[in-house]
Amino acid sequence: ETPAEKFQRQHMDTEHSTASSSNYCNLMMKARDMTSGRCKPLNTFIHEPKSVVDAVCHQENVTCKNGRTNCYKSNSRLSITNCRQTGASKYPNCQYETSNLNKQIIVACEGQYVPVHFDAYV
Ligand code: 139
Repeated sequence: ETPAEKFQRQHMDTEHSTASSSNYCNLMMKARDMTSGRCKPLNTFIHEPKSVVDAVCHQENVTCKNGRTNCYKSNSRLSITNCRQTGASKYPNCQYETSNLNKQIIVACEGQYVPVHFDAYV
């Protein structure tokens, strides 16, 4: 799995325009293999075509949380779902709170200028 493929697995859900139920994150975090070994504490899914998300790598250049300069902010708000592990969640029964949002996203891009890391939403 390349870094770009890993981003697709962990962050892209083009099939749905929004999270359909409060169980979305519980199901999707498991289906996309983010609950084996540990529960990934925080993960955002993007409900937009791949072309729209790839294009963010050519939008506003911003500094990443880690100080690197390869982050890009989307010009427009995108449909996203944020998954946050609940306080009661205990591995291997990873439990998540599902939040549908329309926010600008910030992603890190590398290689052929494709997204490899989800930095934040604003
Ligand atoms: P991660 O392992 O952080 O990155 P996720 O994004 O899925 O995986 N890379 C960079 N990493 C950080 N900053 C940069 N400027 C980078 N440029 C390249 C995947 C790959 O990207 C590379 C890394 O070297 C690595 O190989 O913050 C921790 C996790 O939480 C997620 C995102 C991140 O995991 N998160 C955080 C969300 O999904 N949503 C949020 O709102 C906040």
